Amino acid sequence: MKKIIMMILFLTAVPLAFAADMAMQKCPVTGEKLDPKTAVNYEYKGNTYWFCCADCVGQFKKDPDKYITAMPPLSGTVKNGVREITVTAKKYEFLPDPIGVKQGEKIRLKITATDTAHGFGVKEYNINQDLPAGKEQIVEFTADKAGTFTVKCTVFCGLGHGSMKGKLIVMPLQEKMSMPEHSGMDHSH
Ligand SMILES: [Cu+2]
Repeated sequence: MKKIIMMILFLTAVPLAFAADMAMQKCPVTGEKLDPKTAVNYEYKGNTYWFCCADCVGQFKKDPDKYITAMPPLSGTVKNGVREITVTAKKYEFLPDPIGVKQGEKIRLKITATDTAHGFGVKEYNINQDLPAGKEQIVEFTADKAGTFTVKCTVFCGLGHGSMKGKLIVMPLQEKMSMPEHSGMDHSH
């Protein structure tokens, strides 16, 4: 029995890349700070959500949108000061949905249309990227405007084109001063 528990703990161990983001996140259900040793994760619409326990995952599944709105996820992983997010476009959705980032972050989206040609448009960020089928496109920007923005398909792709939408959520910088290193912004010259 102990062995099984140990194995479960091992399997759900937090990948290092997520640790930095997690330290700033709270369980979307209880609002508690996450303990990397006991946190569990759940994949939903291309995002990984972290919870303090399995019971909270069950709660989340009952009404994901409620919890996502209250506490948006952070998508992808931060590498060398850039949040890199792999995005998929297909009839008729974008994944992950929402694309969650923090205000001020440098963002690199690696977007692939997996079925037919689509487009990736976010008006407020002047992004309008054509996505030929099967070819990864890179979109880079700094998430300087906080808010919830609509991601729209900008290339006619079929009957559901008009409703092919997703969300980009840029979380405002917290007022608290406990933000860890801004190592991505190098003003040392
Ligand atoms: Cu479309």
